[in-house]
Amino acid sequence: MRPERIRVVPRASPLTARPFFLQGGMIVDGERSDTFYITTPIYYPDNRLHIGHTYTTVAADVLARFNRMCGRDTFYLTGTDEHGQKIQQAAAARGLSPQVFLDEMVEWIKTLWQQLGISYDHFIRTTDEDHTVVVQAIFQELYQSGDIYRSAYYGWYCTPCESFWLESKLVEGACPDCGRDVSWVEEDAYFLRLSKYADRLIAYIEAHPSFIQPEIRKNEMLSFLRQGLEDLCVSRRKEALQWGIPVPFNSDYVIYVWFDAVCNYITAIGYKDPERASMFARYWPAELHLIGKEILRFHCIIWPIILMALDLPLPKQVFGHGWLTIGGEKISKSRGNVVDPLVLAEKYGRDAIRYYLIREIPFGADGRYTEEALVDRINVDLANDLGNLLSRVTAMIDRYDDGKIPAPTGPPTHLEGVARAAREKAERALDRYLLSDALRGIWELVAAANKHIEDAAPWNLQGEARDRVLYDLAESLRILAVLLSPFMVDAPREIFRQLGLAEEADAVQWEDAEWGGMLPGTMIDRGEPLFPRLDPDVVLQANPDEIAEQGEERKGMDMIDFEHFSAMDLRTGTVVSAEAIEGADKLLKLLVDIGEDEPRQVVAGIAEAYSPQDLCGHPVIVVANLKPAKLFGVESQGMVLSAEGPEGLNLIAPVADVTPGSKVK
Ligand code: ME8
Repeated sequence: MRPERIRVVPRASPLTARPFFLQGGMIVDGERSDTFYITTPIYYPDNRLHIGHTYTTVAADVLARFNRMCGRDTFYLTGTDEHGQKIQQAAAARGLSPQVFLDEMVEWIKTLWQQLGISYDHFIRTTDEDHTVVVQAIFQELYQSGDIYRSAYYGWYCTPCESFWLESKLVEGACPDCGRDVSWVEEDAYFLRLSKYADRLIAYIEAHPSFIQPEIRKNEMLSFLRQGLEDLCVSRRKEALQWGIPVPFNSDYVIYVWFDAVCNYITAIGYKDPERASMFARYWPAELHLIGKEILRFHCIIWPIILMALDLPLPKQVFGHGWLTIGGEKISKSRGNVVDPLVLAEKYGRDAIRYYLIREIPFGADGRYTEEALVDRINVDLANDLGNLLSRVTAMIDRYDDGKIPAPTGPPTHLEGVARAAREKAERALDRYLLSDALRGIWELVAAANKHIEDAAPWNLQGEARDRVLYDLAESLRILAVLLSPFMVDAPREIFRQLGLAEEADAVQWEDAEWGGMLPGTMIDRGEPLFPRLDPDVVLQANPDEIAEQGEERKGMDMIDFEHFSAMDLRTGTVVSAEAIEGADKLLKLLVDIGEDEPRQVVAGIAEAYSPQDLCGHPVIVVANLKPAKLFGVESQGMVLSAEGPEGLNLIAPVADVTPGSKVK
C-alpha cells in the first residue's frame, strides 16, 4: 500500500494564477494558460541528425515534461521536413526513391529520440497524407483570397537552405545565410503577398514584445522587416523539382518546401480537419516554437504572414536559440563537423547528454561543444555532487537506522529553506525558458546538502539530532528527484527507487517538490552509483579500437583533434597563371582561382618540378586562411599542397572535377 505522505506545507499548485511579466522567455501577459503546445523545427532527414538537433529536441522535451508535471495539458510536436530539392538530391545520391530513403531516415530519427527519452506526443512527417491535403487546401484558400498570385520569378535559390534570394541580397554572389553557392531560377511561379502584411506584422511585433525572443532576435527581425518585404515565391516548377506537394489547381507546380513545412504546426493538431476541430481549438495558438536562430525569418515573417492571411492567431512565442559550435563553427551536416548523438548516448548515457546540453549552454546564446566538457560535467556535477550525495545519505541511513528513513524530530535544519528556494528558482527559470539557470538553481540544493553532511557530521551525532539531519538529507534528495524529472529520464527514477519510493516516479508532479513528502519509516534500497566516475584519459581517446588497429607507426605521432583540422580553410582551386620569380630558382608565382572575385596570389616552391606553362589550368588545393607572407618581395596569400614523389614534388589535386572554392574537408 502506498503510504500517506506527510505534508508539512499545504499543496499549492505552481499554476495558481499569478501574473508573469517577464523579460526573458515565456510570454504571459497575465496568467498561464492551461494548455502548453510546444514544437521543435521539423528536421530535414537528408542526413542523420546531430547533436545540434538533439539540443533543440532535448530543450523542448524539458519544457514539455515540466509543463506536464505542472498539470498543464501539454502537446509536444516534432517531426521531419521531407520535401524539397535537398531531399530529392540526397535520395538520388543513395540511388533510392525519396520515399524509401525517407522511411529509413525517419526510423533512425525515431530511434534516436527514443534513446534520448524524448517524450513527444506526435511525430509529423510532411509526407503524411493529412498534412499534404491541408497544405493544398491552405494554398488554394490563399490563392482564392488573392494572397497568392501568379507572376514570374527571376532570382537565385540556395538548396541547402531551400531559400529564394534576390540578387541584391547575395553576399559576394553566395547565399547570405550559409555562404554556399546559389543557383539561378527563372520561371513562372506563384507568389505570397508578404508585402501586403509587412506593416501589420511590424505593429504586431511591437505590440507583443515577447513574440520573438531573445530580445536581440526580435530586433534583428524588426530591422529586416523595416527594410521592406518582397513577395515570396512559393512554388517550384515540376521540371525543377518533383518531390513536393502539388499545387492543387496547377499540376505543373509543386509547393515551395518552406510553405509546406511551416504549416506542419497547424496540420499536426487538426487544422481544417472536422474530426479534430476541438483539438485544434485547444492547442492553437502554440505556446512556443523553439527553433535555432538561423530559421527565424521563416518563423517570424513568413509563417506569421501565412497565419494572418488565414485569419488565425499567431503563436505566442518564437524562441530562436543559439548554436552549438566546434572550433568556433556551427555544427552542421554540410560542414561535416557533426557529432553523432546516438553514439554519445550509448557511450555516456542519455541523462548525461541531456544534462550537459542544457547545463552547459546558456539558453539563447551560442555554446562550444566539447567532449572534454561533457566528461567534466559527468564527473563533477553528476558523479561527485549528485551521485555521491545519494550514496552517502543512503549509506548513513543504512548504517544508523537499519535502512529506514528516520522521523524528523528536533529543530529543522536550513535545508528546507534551500529546497524551497531551489524549487522556486527552477520554476521561475523554466517559466522563462532559461533552462541552464534552472539547473543552476537546482544544484544549489545539491551543494547545500553535500555541505550539510560535512558541517553537521552525522557520524558525530546521536538520537534526534542525527535523525533530523538524515531525514532532511533524504528529503532533499527526494525533492531533487522531483526537480530533475523534467531534465533527466533515468536518474530521478533511480533516486526515487533507492529512497524506497519507486512508485512515486511514475506519477511525479512538480508540486511533489513540497517539503515534507518523505514518510518516516520508508525502507530505502541502496544501489549502484548513480553516475560512475569516468577516467578522461580512457573515455576521451577517439576510439581505442581504431587507434589500436592503426598499428605501431602511429606511436609517437602528435595527434590533433578535429577542431585543429577544421581551423584550416582548405579550398580547391585552378591555376590561372604562373611565372618565375627573379632571383628565386625554386619559387613560382601563381594566380589561383579559388572561387573568389579575384584570383589568389600564391608563391609556391615548385619551380624545380613544374614549368610555368604546364601549370595553367592545373587543379590544386590551397590553404586559404594562411597568414600572408612575403617571399623574395612577392606576397603569398596562401599555399598550395604538394607531396614528395619518387621523381620530385607533385601538386595535390582532386581526382574529379570540382568547382574552384569548394571546401576540402
Ligand atoms: O531548418 N546548434 O531543418 P534542419 C543548435 N527543415 N541547434 C542546431 C544546430 C546547431 N549547431 N544545427 C541544427 C530545417 N540545429 C527545416 C526546419 S521548421 C518548419 C523547418 C537545430 O534539419 C536547430 O533547431 O536544418 C535548427 O533550427 C534546426 O536544427 C535546423 O534543422
